Amino acid sequence: MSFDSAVEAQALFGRLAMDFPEGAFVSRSPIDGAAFGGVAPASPAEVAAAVERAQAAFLAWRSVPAPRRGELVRLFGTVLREEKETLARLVSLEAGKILQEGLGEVQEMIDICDFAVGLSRQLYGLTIATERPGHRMMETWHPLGVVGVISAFNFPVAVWAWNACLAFVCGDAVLWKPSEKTPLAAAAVQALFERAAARFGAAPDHLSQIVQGAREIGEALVDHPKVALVSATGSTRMGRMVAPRVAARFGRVLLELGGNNAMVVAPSADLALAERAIAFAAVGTAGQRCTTLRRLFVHDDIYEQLVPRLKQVWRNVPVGNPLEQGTLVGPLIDGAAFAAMQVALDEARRQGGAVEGGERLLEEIWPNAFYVRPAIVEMPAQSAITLTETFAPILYVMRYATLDEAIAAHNAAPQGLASSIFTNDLREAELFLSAAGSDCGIVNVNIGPSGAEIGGAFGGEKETGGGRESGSDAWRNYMRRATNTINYSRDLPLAQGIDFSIP
Ligand code: UN1
Repeated sequence: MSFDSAVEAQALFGRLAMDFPEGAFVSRSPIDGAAFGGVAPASPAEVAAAVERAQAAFLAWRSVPAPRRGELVRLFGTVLREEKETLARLVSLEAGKILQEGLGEVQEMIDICDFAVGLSRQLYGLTIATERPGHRMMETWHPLGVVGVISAFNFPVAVWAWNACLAFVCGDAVLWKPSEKTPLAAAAVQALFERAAARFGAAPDHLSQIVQGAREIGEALVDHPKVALVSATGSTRMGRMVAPRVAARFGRVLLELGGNNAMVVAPSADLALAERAIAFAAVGTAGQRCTTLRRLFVHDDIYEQLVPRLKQVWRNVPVGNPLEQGTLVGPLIDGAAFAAMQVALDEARRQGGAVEGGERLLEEIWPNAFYVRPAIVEMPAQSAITLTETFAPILYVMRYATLDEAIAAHNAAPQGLASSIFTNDLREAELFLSAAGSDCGIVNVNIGPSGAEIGGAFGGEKETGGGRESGSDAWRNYMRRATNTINYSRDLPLAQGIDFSIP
């Protein structure tokens, strides 16, 4: 198995007509752990300058009609279609996800482009009945300003696109701080966007910019008073830092933070379907999705049928180079992720769990990369470790006897992102979907919790942060609402019937 990330990278950069000199800020491929390129990091002063440039771009862009703004996003979607495979390979190289999922991630960008193009003709407000004669009351939605996007390594390009494509049609400028673990995929996206902007011909300069760097760069973005909205995807710890700082200056936040997603498998479930859904949701992306399935509640009556089948899948799932066909589980992002996984498994053992898998693989071939056998852990009960999000492929399996008990255990997690139930019993499905059911932002029946499509609003409750990105009416995050009352009468009736006659 010979593989050299630098060689692969050079081929991709050539295809994208990009040049990445070795910079101070080096990117490593989790595939072999080797450095394969670098970018120059920004300084906090450069962030401030970039915000000023973005603000100038916004002032020009906000007056371009929205359907025309949609044309730029349409062209960007075309460029993404042209470069889908190249960008997908770069995502796999830098984030370690399998090529199928890299392609899926770029497809998610294309899908949100299409969605945003349609949306560019649908940015409408309400007309509301007014109590005053000869008046009209309505809502107008206006562009918001500079949108700061902070994104995580695991979806290094799609999450930016969910935000940016909506922001562009809404008339905003975007400043992106990508994860310091995936700077090159971000740089590639910026280059592709610039290609689309050149075809469009009339986009203001600096409509889309990147500031690369670590925490202090994110902080400079978060604290800048001209960043109207900070959309941050990542850990709950990061969100706890971002939210109060943006609130202190009365800025807006859109948070998409941690998840500790669960599935309930009921006695009537189609177990063959459930088995496939559980595998994709728990071991896909090497357990590094915010929507990854981490807790599985299996009814007593089917536990002995389902769990041995899952263990069999876990033992056999192909782990290896994510660019090779047939691999289903790529590497963890880095050694710290591996260490965190081992700490969690030790803790699970101490809390009575029976652990299978979790060991390091392929170390002799790639000593600087971190491949693992996904872990499946039978727990006697839901305990502290199962209620902690560990960003690695660990599935905690627990038994339940009644659906009420399963729902209570399901909702006991501090986060509230994605959830699902497998059942063919209509009453159970509807209860899970009801106000007394799952408390998550995404609630599914007979599909797993991960792999949402872009048309729905994406996000969750509690420590997940409450934000909704992507489809449905998430566009409203990127605009400001004005309520307009227009008097076309020859009188001045006051609301609430107030008499204010000047003598
Ligand atoms: C994330 O992990 O941050 O629903 C996003 C999904 C993907 C997005 C995941 N469409 O799993």
